Amino acid sequence: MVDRKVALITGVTGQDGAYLSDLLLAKGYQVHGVKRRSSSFNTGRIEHIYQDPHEEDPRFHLHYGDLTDSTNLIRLVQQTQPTEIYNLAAQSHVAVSFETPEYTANADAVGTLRLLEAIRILGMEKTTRFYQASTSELYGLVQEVPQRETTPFYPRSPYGVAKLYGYWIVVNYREAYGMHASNGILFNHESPLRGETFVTRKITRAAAAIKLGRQERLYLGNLDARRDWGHAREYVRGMWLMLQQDTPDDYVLATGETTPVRTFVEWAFADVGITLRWDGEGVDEKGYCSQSGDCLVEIDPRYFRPTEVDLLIGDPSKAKAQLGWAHETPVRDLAREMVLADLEEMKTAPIAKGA
Ligand code: NDP
Ligand code: GDR
Repeated sequence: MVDRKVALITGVTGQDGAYLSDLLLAKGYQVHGVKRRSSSFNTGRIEHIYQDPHEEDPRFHLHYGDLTDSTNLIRLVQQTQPTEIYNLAAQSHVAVSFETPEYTANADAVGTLRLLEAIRILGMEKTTRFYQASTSELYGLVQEVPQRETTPFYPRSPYGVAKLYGYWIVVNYREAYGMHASNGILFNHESPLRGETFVTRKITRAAAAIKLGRQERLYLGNLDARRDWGHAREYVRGMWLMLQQDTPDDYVLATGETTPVRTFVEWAFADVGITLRWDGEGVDEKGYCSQSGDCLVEIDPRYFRPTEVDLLIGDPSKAKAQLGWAHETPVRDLAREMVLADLEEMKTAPIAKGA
């Protein structure tokens, strides 16, 4: 490895960007984050590490940028001369990708190509390592369980298809130009920093808000989907480990356990002291009520996806053997951590409408 430790992180304002910045700063890196222009503040997750550029020798730097803007990306790579690039930026919401398929392809698929091309145009193929945020959504329609690096892909959304291009262009640039470029095929990872419209956080926020009397009901879609949920803080360490290897490769990061969405709902409400009773089993799907008869969770078909990914369960044995990586937090503890954080936040925060 070279001595300089300079990271460029796209998607720095997202869940993983925030945890990865924490990790790399603790390891002594100079961290350059790319944030999008927004009409309101979008840096809430990285406020604790923000450094005023007027400070002496800041190690955390923010730059405006966008994965849909090639010239911007070339200039940022040239200016910052990163030894490692982590491409975490994406339109990352699967359901939204059905509404904005073209934009999703532009940012998630072509955006990945733009960054790789920036490295190539600047002649940095041998000096800059590249991490691509690939995803278990590549597996989509179940071909094999548990899913591992050799499992065939069958994406089920415009997001999954865009990420499929991202995955293969990384493999191609690695083989064609000898770049140190790796795909992390990460299964779902969550945390108190998780975006509010992903299902775990939507559930934990609603459980907290309902407990505090600030929301009446939670509307959800498919409760039977199963996901392999781990803790985001542990997964960003796996990203870093991939770039510390002598040779680039592709790795699954997962827990190896799968949980139905409905179980996560029951856990979250139990953690705020509400026992839910399923109402309508075998008749028509209605939802969950409390012991006192208040209907708190209702199925709303608007949250069903045109094509769904029913079952994800990953096999992380390659990452364990080659990177020494393993998840630590059990999903039950993860759910509780998220609920408790939301209860705390909900006491003071205004409730944002819309999910
Ligand atoms: P988030 O949605 O929390 O963060 C996405 C980030 O990308 C945000 O910083 C967002 O900016 C930024 N972004 C979106 N579009 C663009 C664009 N066109 N140009 C520049 N930046 C953009 O995602 P996560 O942190 O959860 O995930 C990180 C990456 O990992 C994503 O690529 C995601 O697809 C992938 N992934 C995530 C998994 C998970 O379970 N979390 C699992 C597998 C893969 P803004 O804050 O302004 O919206
Ligand atoms: P996912 O995460 O699609 O797996 O993508 P999400 O939390 O959005 O959905 C998980 C499952 O829950 C079901 N579901 C709902 N989902 C949402 N968002 N809202 C609801 O109301 C709801 N009701 C039920 C979904 O149908 C689905 O089956 C996440 C993202 O982080 C991707 O970027 C990443 O690549 C994958 O994880 C791995």
